[in-house]
Amino acid sequence: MFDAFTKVVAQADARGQFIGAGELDALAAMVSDSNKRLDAVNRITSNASTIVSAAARQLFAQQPALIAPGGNAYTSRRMAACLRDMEIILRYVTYSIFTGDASVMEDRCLNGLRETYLALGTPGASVSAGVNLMKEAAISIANAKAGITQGDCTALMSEIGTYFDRAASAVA
Ligand code: PEB
Repeated sequence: MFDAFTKVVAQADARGQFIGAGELDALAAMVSDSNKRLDAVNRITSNASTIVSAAARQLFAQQPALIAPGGNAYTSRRMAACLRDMEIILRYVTYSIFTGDASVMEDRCLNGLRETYLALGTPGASVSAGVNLMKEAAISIANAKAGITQGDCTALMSEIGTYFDRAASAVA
């Protein structure tokens, strides 16, 4: 499990080199912008159930077969498992945003998840669509201009997007 700093160390060590100027600059920029990162994590974390339920509602509106008899989210047990899975994935995305690195999500959540869904008969493409809907909901909450110090969050929002994209493509 890496963060943005230990990832740079591991890569430099693999080459037997000191940490380069470009890497130092990138990490320095990350540190100087870290309030934005923590605010984004805080906003997504404190709105997690809103994000999950909004995404799930849209997913079931777009793919009603999931909640029809015989569907993969039919019965309250499967519905609960589905909402729980979306929450787990969102939680790992917030860890990735926090550390600036997707490895914790890769190792502890996405590794083997496609095979798990295959074995369960859960449609990975639908989970992937759900993750993409969470991405939209989470970014619109994290990037909202009201009630926060104004600044340019373009780079952070696109970084956040990459973590959702990674989760979505891992199960698609
Ligand atoms: C992954 N999901 C399910 C199971 C596991 C996971 C291991 C089987 C055990 C169980 O039912 O609890 N667990 C989950 C995860 C981690 C983990 C991400 C990461 C660390 O440990 N059904 C749908 C939607 C989708 C869905 C497409 C978006 O129709 C999910 C939600 N996951 C779903 C469902 C089940 C499940 C299990 C319905 C139950 C499947 C079944 O028992 O038939």
